[in-house]
Amino acid sequence: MTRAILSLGGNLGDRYAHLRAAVDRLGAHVVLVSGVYETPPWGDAAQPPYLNAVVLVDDAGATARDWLDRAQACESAEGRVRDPQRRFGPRTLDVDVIAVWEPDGTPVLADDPELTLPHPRAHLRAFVLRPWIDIHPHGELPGHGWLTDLLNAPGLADDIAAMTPRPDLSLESMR
Ligand code: A4P
Ligand code: MG
Repeated sequence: MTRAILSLGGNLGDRYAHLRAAVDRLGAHVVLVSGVYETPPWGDAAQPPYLNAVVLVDDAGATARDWLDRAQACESAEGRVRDPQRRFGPRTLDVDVIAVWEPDGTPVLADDPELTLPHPRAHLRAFVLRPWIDIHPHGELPGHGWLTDLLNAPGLADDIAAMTPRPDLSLESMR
């Protein structure tokens, strides 16, 4: 069995519907869902605000690669179109594999460009760390330390302040 934290984000179309569809598609593998947050775009400011959330998933038979395949299947199902000219550009749904753990709690580490684990930018992103701490107050990002410490880093303060919790857009009721 592996467990994984997947991040969900989108800023095109019916953003809430795309997040709900991802949780629905992941189905019984979803163990915990964070709150939903409205977040300013990161990395490319000329685009609409995002909705972001994270989920904890587990599956007795899944490899780390299976989580990437499932993440990409969720994106495809929501009509995700990749613009190679625009790295951090707008999208209906982005599902990233943030971290994966073996059944004994050992983190899976990988430097393959197809699947880098943990996700190479997760430690810099309030829109990943803030939802994640909702479901794992004592969580740790492998190789980077406690979520509480990462969220207290000076560089993230402005990003956290700019996030808006959206309790009106809960994903919890779907499970
Ligand atoms: N890849 C390697 N490792 C991973 C991993 N751990 N998880 C590869 C997912 N994919 C991984 O991804 C590009 C390649 O990364 C894939 O071939 C995959 O095999 P992609 O999904 O095609 O492209 P992308 O999503 O544009 O790239 P990336 O790097 O995931 O983008 P980011 O870094 O996630 O940026 N602002 C806010 N507020 N909220 C957001 O959610 N998202 C982005 C996307 C930009 N700004 C944002 C948000
Ligand atoms: Mg992605």
